[in-house]
Amino acid sequence: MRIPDRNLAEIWDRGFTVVEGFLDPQTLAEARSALWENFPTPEGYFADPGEHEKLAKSQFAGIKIFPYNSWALNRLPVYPDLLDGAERFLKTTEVDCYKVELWAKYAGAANYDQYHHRDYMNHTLVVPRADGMMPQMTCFILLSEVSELDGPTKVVPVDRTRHLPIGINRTKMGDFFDDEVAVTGPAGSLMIYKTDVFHRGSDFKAAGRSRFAMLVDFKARGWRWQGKLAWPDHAERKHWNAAMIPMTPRQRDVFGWPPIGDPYWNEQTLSDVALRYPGLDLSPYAEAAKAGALKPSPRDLSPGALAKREAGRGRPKAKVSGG
Ligand SMILES: O=C(O)CCC(=O)C(=O)O
Ligand SMILES: [Fe+2]
Repeated sequence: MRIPDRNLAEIWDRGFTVVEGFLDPQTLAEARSALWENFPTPEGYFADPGEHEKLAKSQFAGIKIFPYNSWALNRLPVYPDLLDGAERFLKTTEVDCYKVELWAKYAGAANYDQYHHRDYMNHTLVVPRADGMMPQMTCFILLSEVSELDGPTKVVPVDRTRHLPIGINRTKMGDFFDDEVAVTGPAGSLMIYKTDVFHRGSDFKAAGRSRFAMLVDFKARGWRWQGKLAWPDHAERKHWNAAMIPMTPRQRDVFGWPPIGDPYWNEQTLSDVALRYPGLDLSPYAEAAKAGALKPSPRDLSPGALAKREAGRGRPKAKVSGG
């Protein structure tokens, strides 16, 4: 579902928004069945929690980083309506997906209660701007229904905390409990929030409950102080190629691939990338390279940039001949 404008506006007004029915039913159903190839089903887990000790090591033990063993999960961070929302919120098509996590929680495995915090501490080297410039868009896609009993994220609307400087990143446990809003909703809902918003994970309120979510974070390309994961560091992991192959060039772009028409693509890179990614259709990149289409780098959109880059290409030769 296309994220309505009013939800994007609400992120600015309140610091967060919840879009129910965001994932279409088929995408949601397929993602949910793929979950059970990565985590025990609730029935399986609660039949014998001791069998799954790993998940009890800490409240973060149920986190798995992209990529996954199934397209049904790998396609979620690049779900077209999510990318559309990121472009509209960040006000640019030059968008980076800088973190994807799948997080399973099971009642009793750990205490999932957190104090209120602002997420920017490990999403930027500095702090968010109070004027809203250069925002980051952080998201939870709920893959199971989340009620008050299911450890919902609890968010404090920004008007309650405006008096706290943004440099303060956490509060005492219990502060703002009266102001917090539980992010509840059916499976397939999307929560979007900003990195300056106080929120916290909360513990289950009943036995036998579980919560599954995919966390996907975006930023505008070019603010190098923002980010979290470096995808090349994950590109040797199992399933990476399988995740990239079915994506469109646009979807790969948000993971940092050179886009169609980028000067990166030439005969050599096309042939060697084909060796690295057998089965990946490079023809859109090849056709543009053949047509000589050049796209300016997002970092340099000035009118003279292309001419300069072309001149730069000749430089090594010139140097050799110049001694
Ligand atoms: O899982 C949640 O509901 C929130 C977790 C959270 O805010 C965090 O770990 O930073
Ligand atoms: Fe957080």
